[in-house]
Parts: sequence; C-alpha cells; structure tokens
Amino acid sequence: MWWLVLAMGCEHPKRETKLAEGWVKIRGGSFNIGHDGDRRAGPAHPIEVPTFWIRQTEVTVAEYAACVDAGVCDADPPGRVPSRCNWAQRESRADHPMNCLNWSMANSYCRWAGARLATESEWEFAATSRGTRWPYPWGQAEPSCELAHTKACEPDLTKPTCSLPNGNTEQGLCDMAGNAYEWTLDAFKDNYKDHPNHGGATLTETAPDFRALRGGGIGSDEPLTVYNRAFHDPDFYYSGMGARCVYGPSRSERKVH
Ligand SMILES: [Ca+2]
Repeated sequence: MWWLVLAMGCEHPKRETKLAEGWVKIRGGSFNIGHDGDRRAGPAHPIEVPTFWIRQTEVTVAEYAACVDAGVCDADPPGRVPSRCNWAQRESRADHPMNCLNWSMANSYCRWAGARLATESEWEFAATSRGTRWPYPWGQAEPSCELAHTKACEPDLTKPTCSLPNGNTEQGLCDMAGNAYEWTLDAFKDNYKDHPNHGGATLTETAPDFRALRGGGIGSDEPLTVYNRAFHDPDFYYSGMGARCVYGPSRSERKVH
C-alpha cells in the first residue's frame, strides 16, 4: 500500500502544512520561461516544472499573525517601520497581504507553514496559467484597476487579497500581478543564462546580494508582465513587499557563481 500513501501525500498538501485551505494545484508541465528582448528576462528557454501547490492568495496579515503568535515570525522588520505597514492595523487589515516583509521574514513564514517560497520558474508557470503566452495573468488586456491593484490605483495602500477576480489566472490565483510584490526563493541573476531548467531555484554559494521578486505591486513602477523580474537586497522592505507560499516536492537546486 506504499503507493497509496505516497499518492495521498501528494494529493493532500494540507495534511502536511499548517494552512488547511487555499491551496491550488498546478499540474506539472513544460513551458518557455522569460521573454527575449526584455532587459532581464532573456534568453527565453524551456523549463520542466514538477507538479506543485501554490497559495491562491498572497500571505495575509491573519495568516502571518499565527506565525507571530507561535513565536517564530517577526512582526516588524528591523529599523523604522513605515506607517503603511499593515501589521500596525492588523485587526482591520486581516485580509490584506502581509506587507513590509523582507526576504528572511517571507522565507521564515513559508517554512513555518510547512511550505516554502516559490522558485521563479514555479511562479511564472503559475502566473501564465501553465505556460500560456499571455503577457498578464488574466490574458492580453492592458492592466487596469479592475484587473490589478497598482501604484496607479493607490500609491501605497494594499487591497484585501482577491478583491479583483477579473485579474485571476485560469486556475484562480489572485493578485499574481499587483497588490503586494512577491519574494521568490531565487538569488537574482542579471539574465537567464545559467538558469536551471528543472523548475528549481538559482542559488549562490554564499548569501546572495539580491533576491528576485515577481508580479509588480503598489509603490513600484515595474511592469506587471508575467515575465518581469525585479530584485532587491534581501534585507530591504517597503510597504509593497509581500510573499506567496508554495508546497511541492523538494528538488535539486543549481548553484551559480
Ligand atoms: Ca501580488
């Protein structure tokens, strides 16, 4: 019966994570990551992504609060906390994304939850509804405030997650473009020249100078395209930085120098 146990383990991530509901299964497959001609997202190249589960929403304030209550997650990043951090108003903003996260806070939360941050490959595969050629999670229409919450809609304040269902992916993922920016597992490299083709993350031998973020968000002028790659010092945060967790098979990672 070992095969049954394995199969059940694969089909029910909620039994192995602290988050019972809200997972969306992304069936594995191949797709072309990146966009030739983009300043950071080339060369486009094929990726084979194993099946994984991803949260329908960005990490919410309420979800993050459980980790703080458990004594694992930090409520505030080091240094001065801007007034637009949702934690300061956590009761009224419980369903907003947990913002003002630096990379370590984002990583710690997902690990505590029994999950992890998405690799860039997983994130883009999910954002493209499993490899469509659409430039945005909802399709080809240009962004609007009905599709994505951005700086043009409100400079600094987030919206409750899943407020704009017209902007969802085919699998129902909310806010893959806009609202909070989403930290990924990957060390940021200037292009995809050494990017692993198996869906794993790019990591460095030492702590990376920068980590990749995806999806655009409030307080940023970066495009909302599914292939756009942003990056920041892992210790940096601002009111537009959040996270989204995934759950999936562990995989080898490729280190580059
Ligand atoms: Ca987002």
